[in-house]
Amino acid sequence: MSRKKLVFSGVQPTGNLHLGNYLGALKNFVSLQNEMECMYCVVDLHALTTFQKPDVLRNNVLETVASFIATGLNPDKSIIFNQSSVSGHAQLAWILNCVSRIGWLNRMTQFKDKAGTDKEKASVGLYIYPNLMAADILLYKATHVPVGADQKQHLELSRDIAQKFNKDFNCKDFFPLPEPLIPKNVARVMSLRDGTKKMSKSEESDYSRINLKDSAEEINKKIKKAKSDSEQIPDNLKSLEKKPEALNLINIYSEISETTIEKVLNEMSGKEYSFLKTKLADLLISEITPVGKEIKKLLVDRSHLEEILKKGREKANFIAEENIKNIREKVGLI
Ligand code: AQP
Repeated sequence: MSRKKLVFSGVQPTGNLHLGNYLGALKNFVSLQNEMECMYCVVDLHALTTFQKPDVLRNNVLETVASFIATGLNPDKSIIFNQSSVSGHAQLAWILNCVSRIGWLNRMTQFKDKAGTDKEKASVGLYIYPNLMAADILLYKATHVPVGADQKQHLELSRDIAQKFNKDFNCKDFFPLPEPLIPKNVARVMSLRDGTKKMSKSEESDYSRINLKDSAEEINKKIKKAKSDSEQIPDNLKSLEKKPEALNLINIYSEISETTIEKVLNEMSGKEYSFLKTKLADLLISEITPVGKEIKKLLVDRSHLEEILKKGREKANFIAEENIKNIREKVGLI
């Protein structure tokens, strides 16, 4: 069955967005808005799965909207809104909680990572988070979901839930099976301090990430201090297999400079990593600092950001209400 393409993706308002969010998700969001109808959501209900101070959360919601706009999203082209303002997300999440299986959730690696060793103390919300993510996507019958590689497993779960719903309620093709759109080279931008961990907002050390609001000096310092390798840059990718920090820097450079990895290795082989770091810091400064400045500028006018969310909510709610009506009918709610 052919259906209209619709992009949906979300970002948690849990603080400073970083280079991983930018390369793994936001850049993709911007290019897609010129190709398909797009909905980008500040997923504030997801943020609640770990404790957030209310004032900080309120600020972070607006800062996430500012980051969307500063990276190039256009609210006249894309629907930009916050998840909790459309009640259909929570309503469909409950219905999908009853479709999804405990065994499926038990396999989610992100829960294991985030809950840590004391799972008994993690919130129930953190455990069922992937069901809410399925609801976010299926509420709009979205067909394409741009995400970083860390979200691939959750997206596969969304497909399983959609399939089971369609089968349980005998409505073939009612929910589309959403396709992940994952960038190739930078599917997972890694920490600058430990190349086996993804770059993340919640990592304690600020030196592990480049924040979109970092100054030129901060970017310079962080790249200089980033772990690399004491040997010279090799001429082939295979030699980087056991050097995750060096590979991460080369991947980031390749993406930011829009040059293939082969070409980067060709040009830089035999040189010290300090050579790569200087060039990388320059490129990051010219791409990231204007975004950071724009975020700060946009945050001065909070009512403008609130207005963007209000308009987005109206559009999103219009689609959600129609779909929720049909979903309720399918499951027998009156
Ligand atoms: N390191 C990363 N590399 C590539 N993509 C990434 N994304 C996040 N980190 C990387 C992608 O950014 C989008 C928004 O992510 P999110 O903020 O909603 O949640 P997250 O994945 O949990 O991000 P963090 O930084 O790791 O937050 P915390 O520390 O709060 O858990 C998603 O598409 C994600 O794939």
